[in-house]
Formats: sequence, structure tokens, C-alpha cells
Amino acid sequence: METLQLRKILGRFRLAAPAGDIRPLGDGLINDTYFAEPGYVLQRVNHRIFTDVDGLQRNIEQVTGHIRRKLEAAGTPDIDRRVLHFRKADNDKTYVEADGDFWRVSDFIEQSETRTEVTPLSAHQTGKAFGDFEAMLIDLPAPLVETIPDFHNMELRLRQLRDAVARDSAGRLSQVKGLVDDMEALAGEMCLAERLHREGKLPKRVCHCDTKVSNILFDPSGEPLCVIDLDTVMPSFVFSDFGDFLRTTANTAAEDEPDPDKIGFDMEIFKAFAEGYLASAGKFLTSVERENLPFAVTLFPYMQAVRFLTDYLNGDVYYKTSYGEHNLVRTRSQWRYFEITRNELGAMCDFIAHCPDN
Ligand code: GN1
Ligand code: MG
Repeated sequence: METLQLRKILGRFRLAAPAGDIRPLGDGLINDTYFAEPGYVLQRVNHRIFTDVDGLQRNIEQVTGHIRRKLEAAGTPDIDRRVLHFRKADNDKTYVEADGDFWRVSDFIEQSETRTEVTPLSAHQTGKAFGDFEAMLIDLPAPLVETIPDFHNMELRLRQLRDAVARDSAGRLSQVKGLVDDMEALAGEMCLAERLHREGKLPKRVCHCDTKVSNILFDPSGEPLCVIDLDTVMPSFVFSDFGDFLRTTANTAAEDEPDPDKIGFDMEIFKAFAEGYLASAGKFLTSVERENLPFAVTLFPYMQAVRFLTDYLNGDVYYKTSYGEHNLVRTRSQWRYFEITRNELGAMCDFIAHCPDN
């Protein structure tokens, strides 16, 4: 995108200081993000995926406002580095529309960085931070919009896979038939959360729903500061945040690693994260939620494999890809990781059963 256009969009927001140089930021698969000097993050919201941008921004204002008030009440220092702040624009909203696209601006958090890996210590701190995030949002006064309805509903994701298989619009089915069969063989088992919910045994809570490690800002010492990318904050099962974080951090490789031998499960990271999470979320989790946290560690690679394969079959219409077979490589990689996590289920359950809550 032209710098001039970006500058014009930035000009519509009420900034504390005029915007200087602009450069691309981050590696999200959905939105486009830029950094503008002296410290703003400009983002184009992908409105083909997030069709209700107004509802989405209202969610974000509600969530960030609520968290900010909680941090203030707790006397937390350095609040501006712990919760995002979105700028109002000339229309009094926290987003503008320009040439059919939607844009928003937040303050860049000083001295923060994203990471691709965590240590057991930062995993423990992050687990605690996510437990706190969910705990702070437990008394959110008004319900949030589901910015993508049924976002982490496994039954829906399998229906979307079946639709993609039936259409085979990119002519790729014959190449991936074996993978589809493997996924189908476990479909019933992997829809456990939806069944428990229907039986009234599993609640929905406000979750982040995209807790991959690149959506967390750390301070240079490795301490987690702030959760970013709030587009998918919505009611979901607690499995979402627990499972998606470990999908990216307990995996010894990236989510699109082509070499299966590099993919492994880091039990130390799991243990540290679980311990941190239970230290803060332990007070509100039900026993069904708690007992099934290891299941969540297997669910998210499974769901991600189903979603990547669906997109591959649909001809790469959802995720940004860097090469022709990228979604297929991602699928195989997530599938491999899923199989590995399944082999660790017993050990994970054992750990959770003996882990203290505070
Ligand atoms: C997408 O936008 P980004 O890259 O943070 C996706 C997540 C996936 C993730 C896989 C709205 O997240 O659900 O887990 O890619 N977000 C949406 O890396 O679909
Ligand atoms: Mg995201």
C-alpha cells in the first residue's frame, strides 16, 4: 500500500504526535499491519473475514476499557503497556472506512517485542496472564458480538471441510484423500466440547481465541506484557486459549514446518504454562474444564489442520500463503503435531491431576 494513502488514513485519527515514517509490521495471516513513527500501529481489518467491523471494534473497546478499569483498581503499574489503547478518529469511532477498507490505530507499546519461542519461565508467566485475562473478563457487563460466529466450533469446522471436499473447487481432493480420511476417522472424538456444552456440562466464557505466541507482547526480559490481536475475543470454551497457546509454543517447530522430524512436543513448556494458568484460572474453572485441558492441547492442532486443509481444498481463499502448497504443508505439519500431542495425553492428564490451583 502507498505510504501517501497510509498517511492520509492516519491523518483522520486523533494522534498525540504527527505520524512519521511508516513500515510493515508483524506476520499475521489475516489483517495488514504497519508501524508509524513515533509509535502507532495502523491496521487494515480484513472485512471479508470480519464482516461486522463496527461490532468488532465495539467488542474491543468494551474489553480494553474493562481490563483498564480492573488494572487501575488493582493499582497495577505501567497500565499503558499492559492493555491496548485505540485512537478515536474524525467520526468519533475507533475505526474509519476508506475506499471500502476499514482501518484502526492503536498506540505502539514501548519496549515490547514479539517472540516465536518461550522459555518455561515465560510460559508460566503467560499462562498466568491468560488466566488473569479470562478472570478479568468474567464480569463483563454486556455480551460480546461473536465476530466470527462459532469460530472454534469443531463441528462447524468439520462441516466446512466436508463442503470443501464435496465442491473440490481447486481440483486438489485426490491429492489429499488420505488426510481427509484420517481426519474423519477422529471427527466424533474431537467434537467432545460441543457435546459437553449441549449436555450443559461446559460453559462458554470470554476468551481471546487466538493465543498464538506472536499475539503476545513481551518486555525485553521475556515477561509477558500485553495480549494483542483482539479481533477474536468472544465467548468460547476455555480450551481455546489454553490449546492455541500450546499449539504454537509447545511445538518445537513452526506451524508450517515441512520437516516432520523437527516437530516435537515440549512437555516442560506444557507443564510451566499449565501451572501458571491454573494459578490464576484455577479459581473459576469447573472440574470438566480442568480435566479436559490436555484434550484442548490435541484439539487445536487438529482444528488447525482441518482449517488449513479446508482452505487448501478451496484454493487458498482464507489464509495468506507464501507459496503454492503452503496450506498443504501447514496441514501436514499440524497433523503431525496433533499425532504427537495425542501420544502425550496420558502424561498431560497426570500432570494436571496433581497440579495445585494457586
Ligand atoms: C489466524 O490473524 P492471525 O494470523 O493472528 C487465524 C487463527 C489461526 C491462525 C493460524 C481470524 O490468525 O484462527 O489460528 O491464523 N485467525 C482467524 O496461524 O482466522
Ligand atoms: Mg489473529
